[in-house]
Order: sequence, then C-alpha cells, then structure tokens
Amino acid sequence: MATTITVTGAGGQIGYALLFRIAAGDMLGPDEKVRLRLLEIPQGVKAAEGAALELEDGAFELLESVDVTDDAEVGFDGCNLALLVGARPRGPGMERGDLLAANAGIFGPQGAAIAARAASDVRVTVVGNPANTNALIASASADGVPADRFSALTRLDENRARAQLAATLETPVAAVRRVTIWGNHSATQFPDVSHATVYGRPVLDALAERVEDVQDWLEGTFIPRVAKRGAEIIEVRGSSSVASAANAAIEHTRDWVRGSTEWTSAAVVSHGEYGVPQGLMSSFPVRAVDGRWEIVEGLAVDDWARARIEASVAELIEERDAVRELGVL
Ligand code: NAX
Repeated sequence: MATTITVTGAGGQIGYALLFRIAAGDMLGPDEKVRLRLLEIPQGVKAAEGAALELEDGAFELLESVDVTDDAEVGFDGCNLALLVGARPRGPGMERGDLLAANAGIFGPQGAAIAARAASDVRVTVVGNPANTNALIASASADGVPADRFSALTRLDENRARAQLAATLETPVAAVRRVTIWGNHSATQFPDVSHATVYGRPVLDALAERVEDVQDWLEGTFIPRVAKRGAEIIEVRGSSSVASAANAAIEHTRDWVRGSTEWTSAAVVSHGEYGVPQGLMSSFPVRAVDGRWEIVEGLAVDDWARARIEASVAELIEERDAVRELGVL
C-alpha cells in the first residue's frame, strides 16, 4: 500500500522544494511508495502541473501517482499525510486581524475537508504562516479528527539554532542535541539551550569556554540570530527560506511517522504542559513515539526561561483570541 500525501501550495516555492524529495523517499524511506496530491488555488494550478510533469520526468520508482487539483475535497481524499504549505502572506499594510481572517478562510475549509475526506490515520503538518494558529484553525474545523493529529513546523527554527551552536562551538551539528523551541513560530519564539548537549555534555558549559558572558551571548546574539534568521535569508538571498524550510518539513513529518529517539521541537496541542493554556498549538520539546508526538515533561525551567516562554505564548493567546472574535473557534 502506498501512502497518500497531500501538499497544499504545491505550485509555490516550498512545494517545489518538497515534492521531489518526498518522491525520492527522503520522508518515508526507500521502501514506502507514495501517491502525491497537489492542491492549489486556481492561479497556482499551472505551476503545480509543471511540477507534476517534472515529477514524471524524474521517473521516481517510489512514486505511484501525481494528481493536481484546486478542489480541497478531492485533494484530501484518502490522504494519510497532509503538508499544509499554501497560506496567505501578509500584504503591505495588512493588520494581523486581516491576516488571520484571510488564513482562517483557507485553513478552516481545509480542516473541514480533511475531516470529511482524509484517511482515518491522517496526520497534518502545517507550514504556512502564521503556522501555529493556522494549525489551531484547521484542527478546530476538523470535526472528529483528534487535535493531536495536527502539528505546526518549528523544526526549521530548531535546525537554525543547532547550526548556530555548532558553528560557535566549532563542532559538527550532529553533536548538538536537545535544543528546544518554545512558543510561536515568530520573532517571539524562545530557542532554549538550557538542556542542550554537545557530545553529551551541557552546551552551557561548552559555551562558557567560548564566549565571554554566556547570558549576554544568548540574549544579544544567539536568540535574535535564530529568531530573525528568516529576515536575514530574505536580505541575503532576496527571497524567503525555501529549501531549508522544505527540509525541516520533511524531517518533522518523517520523525512523526517513523519515530524519533532524541527529542526535537514541534508545535503541538497543549494539555496545559509547562503552564501553556490548554488547546493552544505551541512549540514544545517532543519525541515521536508510535506515530504520536509526546511532549517531554519534567524539564526544569528557570524564571528567565519561563518569562520568555510566557511572552511567546501571550502572542499565541492574542492570535487565538483574534480568531475567536472572527467566530472561527
Ligand atoms: P509561495 O508564495 O511561493 O507559495 C505559496 C503557494 O500557496 C502558492 O502557489 C499559492 O498559490 C498557494 N496557495 C495559496 N492559498 C492556497 C490555498 N488556499 N490552497 C492551496 N494552495 C494555496 O510561498 P512559499 O515560499 O512556498 O511559502 C509557503 C508558506 O510557508 C508561507 O506561508 C511562508 O510564510 C511559510 N513558511 C513557514 C516556515 C516555517 O518554518 N513554518 C518557514 C518558511 C516559510 O516562511
């Protein structure tokens, strides 16, 4: 049996970077056949059709079929995995309320179509921004689908944080583990190294040998660099992160399906862990066990870290409340 994977925004940049890697087996492994459903809006269908032609030319042996559609009911029919990439970007002068309303108009109906048409084991990775709240909207609109089948991507932030630590410590990135992103996938996020290790040793100890004042470095260099990396990429590259975002989406979904022994970060529904209000889609340290994200519990959080987490969670609460005012939740 092949896995049916729906990619929304498949005609866009991240879609283009995702599809070929999925077809090549990078997400589900070399033994799992895949069927791709490319869901676009009418203006994006041509680009998705072009990608479908190239997928054909790739002669990927794991790829059983590719369908392009602008109908969500068709796009999510029988889908086991959905990557929700297509979203409404913030236009010039657009207020947050308008942005949330526009995205509620996308993720609400998509959540409903997932509930109506997807397979009973569906899992949904939300990439399109504002990713946490879009995941909340989709989940709230998917009657009968458990909220833990929805998660939003903060793996790119985690990867950025690990890479910055590795560069500073002059170690391979593989040696750096247990970096946590808390809160929202936005500039308020809290990249937390307090439990991170390098070759099994606390990162904080290793940093103390490299930088003059670890706390200053974290607050003045590391956290802003990670949180604003998206803007840095736009400035240097002239376009937003694409391949790194697609890579993170693949790693996130791969771990979710196939399991992860080490912890990672993902925005998942809160049951009140670490004081995050129940029902919010907030980023936590997680492990994937038997196809489910489990929040890593019992970590010590000091006052400084708690304040950082609360600041990001406050933003998620504001977004949720703005969406509630629209009558979506
Ligand atoms: P693009 O503008 O290149 O592509 C978006 C595509 O989505 C377009 O082809 C558009 O036609 C399609 N689309 C819009 N509404 C749709 C709908 N209702 N149904 C299906 N398709 C729809 O953007 P791209 O660079 O691919 O980025 C996609 C999203 O990822 C953006 O929201 C972006 O902000 C977000 N990102 C999220 C990241 C994360 O870590 N969570 C990092 C990268 C990226 O910034």
